[in-house]
Amino acid sequence: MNLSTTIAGVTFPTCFMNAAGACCVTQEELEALGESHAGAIVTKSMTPQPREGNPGPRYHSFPGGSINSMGLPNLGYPAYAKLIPELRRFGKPIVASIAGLNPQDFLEAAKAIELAKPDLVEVNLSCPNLPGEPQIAYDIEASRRILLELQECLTIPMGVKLPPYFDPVHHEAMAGMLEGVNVSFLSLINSVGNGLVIDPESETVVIKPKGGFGGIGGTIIKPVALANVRAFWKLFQGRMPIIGVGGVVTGTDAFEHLLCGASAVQVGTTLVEEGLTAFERLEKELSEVLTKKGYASVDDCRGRLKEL
Ligand code: RRO
Repeated sequence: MNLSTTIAGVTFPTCFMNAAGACCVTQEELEALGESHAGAIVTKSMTPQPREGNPGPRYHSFPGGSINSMGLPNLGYPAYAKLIPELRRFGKPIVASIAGLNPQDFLEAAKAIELAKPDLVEVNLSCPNLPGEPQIAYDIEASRRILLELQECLTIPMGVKLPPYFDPVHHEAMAGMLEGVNVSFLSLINSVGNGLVIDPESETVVIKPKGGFGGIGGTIIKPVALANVRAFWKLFQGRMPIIGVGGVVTGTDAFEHLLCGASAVQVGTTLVEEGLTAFERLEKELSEVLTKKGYASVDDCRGRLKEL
């Protein structure tokens, strides 16, 4: 089965890759992704300075998903800029995720990472876990300003990682803004921000930062992820490549993202819980689903969701 896919002119050997944040902070983790069946190596979102992140416990899984408030732990962009050329030896696309606490951080990271020549840059406008910092992509004008500045200093295709939106008015507002900037793909969605998971037995929250509030991932966010993939696919009439993220546990989950219009999928909670062998399993399961359904490739089924 042909599971390869092309996004912004970059061909991925398979449509599965890690979600930024999942198993991709350290050199060892990035190399392990290189050696795995992942179709790409996506870095942790990087900032100018190395960051320890929030105090722990800061990740917790539960039946149906996970909650995290990692707080952007990363090695800092100089370390990733040095690592990226070394990761080339794995022969798969490299996606550099950039983030920041202010617009200047994004620009600085973009300029430095451009020189390391990743294949794509994913601009994370949706981290929900920085105490006191709003998710940028819930502010259309702030997002526009950052993307307009970034497009001036990047020659590598740039995509945007968005948070979930829950109303068509917000999908339309974001899509309308994106029409006016040079964005080559969308990654949809980041974790559902500021959820709360509690332990009724001990009567406590399960993670420490922000009083227990954190980003929700995994199976329980799949309907929200699919809705966002579908909404943006339709708003761009299938012309904007989308990487679907959220609730990919099985090959069928990936198939659902493809039907909604995704060209590839990222795996977060499942990767953290199951480890790197998840990629091989997902490949096998998606191949079986596509074969059973009579599709010849990822391209063949993309966006083909039927409406009633
Ligand atoms: O590091 C995090 O806490 C984090 C980030 Br940057 C993000 O974009 N999404 C998420 O769920 N956690």
